Amino acid sequence: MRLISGIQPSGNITLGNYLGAIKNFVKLQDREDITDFLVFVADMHAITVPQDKQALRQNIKSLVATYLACGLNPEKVHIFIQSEVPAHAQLGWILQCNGYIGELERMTQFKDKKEKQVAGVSVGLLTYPSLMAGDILLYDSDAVPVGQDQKQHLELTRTLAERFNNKYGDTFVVPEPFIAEAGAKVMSLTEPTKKMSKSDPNPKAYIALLDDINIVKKKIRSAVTDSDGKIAYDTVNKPGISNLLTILSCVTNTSIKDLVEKYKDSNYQQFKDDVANAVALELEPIQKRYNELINSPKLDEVLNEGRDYANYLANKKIAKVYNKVGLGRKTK
Ligand code: AQP
Repeated sequence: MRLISGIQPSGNITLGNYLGAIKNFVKLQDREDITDFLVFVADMHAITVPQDKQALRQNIKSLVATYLACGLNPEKVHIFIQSEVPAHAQLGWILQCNGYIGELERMTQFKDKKEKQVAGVSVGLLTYPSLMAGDILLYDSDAVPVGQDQKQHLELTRTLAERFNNKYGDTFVVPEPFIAEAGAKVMSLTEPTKKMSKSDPNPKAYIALLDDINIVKKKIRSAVTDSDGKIAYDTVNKPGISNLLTILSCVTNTSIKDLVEKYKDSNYQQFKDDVANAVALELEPIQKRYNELINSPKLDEVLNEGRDYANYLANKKIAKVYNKVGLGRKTK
């Protein structure tokens, strides 16, 4: 089974990205039924909203070091930068020509992000899911490990693959989403009905994996909760406490049910202290490894291997797609 997934270098990688995606990748890389695993830095997706050039370059490099620091093993996973494999853009365009504006306009993420754009909404923000479909279909991926927020885009990928296969003959594997139950959706610390996002303008809303440990603890201790005083899992009436339970459950590998039982007589302050300490324990070794890696030649070594492998697979596929569509001259 082949898997692919990516993260945008659109800011500081958050605890949401880690628990919803990266931690899951690290577990999956050891599964025997996974024969091929590709993880990329989605830099072309990042420019669907304005990015500062220097910050983007830094975020790309930082994301690669983060992948490795969190435990991705380059012996088991091919890590590459999306823009270094031109076939992503090529297939993304072909899929745009086979998608409908209406189906793209219905995407929740587009609707949310469009509201936040003060300097105009780019066409890329609308067509982002076609590029994402290209990222996946290019590699005949059987499954895509993502957080809950990406499920809708994955469904569109399946629609586009099926539409293309019906029109041009069997070409793409129709992929399955692969959503880890725990950590599938980590919410904002300041508005717990909204998901935690790295592009949130309020840094108190998210925990960045590289935040100073004292700041991490402080953010958790001041997370918005409620005045009911009871530790219970109820995402509708107690979204703040439920979010902290999710986080604690993921970092301690303990079920929410067991945590609710453990904290039934605790107050919010004791509970928050424990969440803060548990998250700190998880992040400290990651930060240590990150600092060792960020300026090491290892990053380029890993990226060169990943780029070459991804181009090898992607170029074979795009040639096949061009032939099916009738683009250019026929190749063998
Ligand atoms: N809050 C979250 N909880 C669980 N999983 C999450 N993911 C993102 N936020 C959460 C998962 O992280 C992966 C990478 O996401 P992305 O960077 O490609 O795009 P995104 O989903 O739009 O992530 P952000 O942090 O919200 O970025 P911005 O602010 O730039 O839009 C995906 O697997 C996603 O599910």
